[in-house]
Amino acid sequence: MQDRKKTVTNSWNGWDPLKHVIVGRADGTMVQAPELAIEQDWPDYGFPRGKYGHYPKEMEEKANEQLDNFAKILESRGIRVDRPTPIDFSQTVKTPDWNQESMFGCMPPRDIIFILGNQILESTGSYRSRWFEYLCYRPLLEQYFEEDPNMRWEAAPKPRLADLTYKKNFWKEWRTLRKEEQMERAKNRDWVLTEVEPVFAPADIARFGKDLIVQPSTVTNMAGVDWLRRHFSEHRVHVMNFKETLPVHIDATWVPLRPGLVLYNVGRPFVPAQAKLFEVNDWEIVECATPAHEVSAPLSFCSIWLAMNVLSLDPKTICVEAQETAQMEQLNKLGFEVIPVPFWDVSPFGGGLHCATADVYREGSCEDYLPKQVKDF
Ligand code: ABU
Repeated sequence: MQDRKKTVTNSWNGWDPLKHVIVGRADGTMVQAPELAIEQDWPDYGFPRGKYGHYPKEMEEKANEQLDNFAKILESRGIRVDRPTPIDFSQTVKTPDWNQESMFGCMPPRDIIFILGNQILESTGSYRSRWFEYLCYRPLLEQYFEEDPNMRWEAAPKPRLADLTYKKNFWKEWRTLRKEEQMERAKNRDWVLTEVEPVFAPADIARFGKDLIVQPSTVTNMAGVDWLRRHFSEHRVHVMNFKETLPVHIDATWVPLRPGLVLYNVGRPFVPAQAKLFEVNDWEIVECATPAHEVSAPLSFCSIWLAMNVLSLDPKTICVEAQETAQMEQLNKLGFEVIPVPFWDVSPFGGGLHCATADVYREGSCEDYLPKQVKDF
């Protein structure tokens, strides 16, 4: 294991050799109380719209078993693994603007923590239930700050998430729309968030060294993209949209695998003009394999496309969910050593192998992998 006194914060992309990572925990996760950003509705599993509470204990235990096993696999490969500190997610939280009757959990660090180079950026996202989730990572960030004199500890402006951050009655209206109408709305990025303040989810950002690809989504607004562009002014921030009604996070949609190779989600086609940047730089854009599951796991707000929510350990080695045999086979053929990791039981807690991690240290530096730029993109 890496010497704890020698924490190095350095991570520029999704594929350089991984040396230190945070892996989330499922402890105490809640089906969160309804809020303007999101309403869960799982009548078949005891949580019809409006009802909230802890995920069933046996689900939590199974998820934690798989998370612990994943942590062990990474450690057996010489990677340092740190874990967040869960807090009581059943408590009501409030700010001067609102009350939220429950929090959520701390399984997916990728939703809260964005790491670029030596910078660790805390973000809030758009859910009131997740407004205080950063506290679960504070013990680690304090430790990294003490151990690594070069670590830059940053936080994006905390969004107020007052009522004006959301479109009134969005979800109620959305449910009445036909699929084509929903698609039309999505094309216009007409989702639940307004533009009164910057809001973004780190998991909507794909890192390619000098270039960052950001997906505006139901949890990332254009003001958020603008904030990222100004904050990471040494980088080139590009916006990509995909054909999807309710996008949440880019990491099961447009996934960098190694320099020159990106995996795309065949169920969420990209806009051809937006892929030009990759084409002119001779990147191969490969279509993902068919996922193993036809429907998401019970109480999961993620999609079956978690099949492509992989974690690269280096440009030749990649962790894939163990049931995703077609995805494993495809990556094998593309020249990767594939490490199967059982993780399906974690998916209800907020995602797959990529979501469940935040890579603190990957060997390597900031490179320009897309030197030929495309005008106005
Ligand atoms: N955070 C990844 C979730 C994306 C998806 O469900 O497709």
